[in-house]
Amino acid sequence: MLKLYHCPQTRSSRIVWLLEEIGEPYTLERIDIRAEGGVPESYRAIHPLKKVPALDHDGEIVTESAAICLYLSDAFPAAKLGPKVGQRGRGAYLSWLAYYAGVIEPGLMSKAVGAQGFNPVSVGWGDPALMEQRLAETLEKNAYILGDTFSTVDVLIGSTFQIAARLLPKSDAIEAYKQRLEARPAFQRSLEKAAA
Ligand SMILES: N[C@@H](CCC(=O)N[C@@H](CS)C(=O)NCC(=O)O)C(=O)O
Repeated sequence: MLKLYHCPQTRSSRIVWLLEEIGEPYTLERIDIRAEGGVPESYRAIHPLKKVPALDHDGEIVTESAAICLYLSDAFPAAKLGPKVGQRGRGAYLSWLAYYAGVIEPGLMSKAVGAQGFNPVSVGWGDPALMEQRLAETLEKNAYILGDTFSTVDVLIGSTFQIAARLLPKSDAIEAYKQRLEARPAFQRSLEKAAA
């Protein structure tokens, strides 16, 4: 069984979308991160920071969006959501998943709070302007981040465009990318489910 610990209007909505792409049965367990008094301490056994998303797959707990994306694409290869071990393109796939967690998110977040004084040579996420340029150039050339094929990297990056569009570069290619992702039936199905 697949169970997603989820709170509407948070990063866990992207995993509802991913689960819809996979098409296997799953349940949602609501964690109210905005509850007065906070999330119950018992949830720390699932997520060490009491955050969402967290996934329980037959008792195997996975946290962190990028890890959940990789776990699910490996666990359900028939959904074709990322190159498998030994398959061409696996290196680029893993690199983009790690790039999302290690470069895109911290770069955007530091920009969002106006943090200054970082030396882009020594901080791991480098110069956010270069990250944005790379995203824009990739989407000028390709329909999806990995090329012609949709993958979980598009779930991570596409959902970020939805959550933090004002922080990200704008271009016709990026607008077309957002629309391409939003037109996916699984994305559309996820909207109502993630809101509940
Ligand atoms: N790096 C984590 C970030 C998860 C995260 O920050 N989730 C937020 C909601 S978007 C949360 O649960 N916040 C509640 C809290 O920190 O108490 C991931 O991508 O899974």
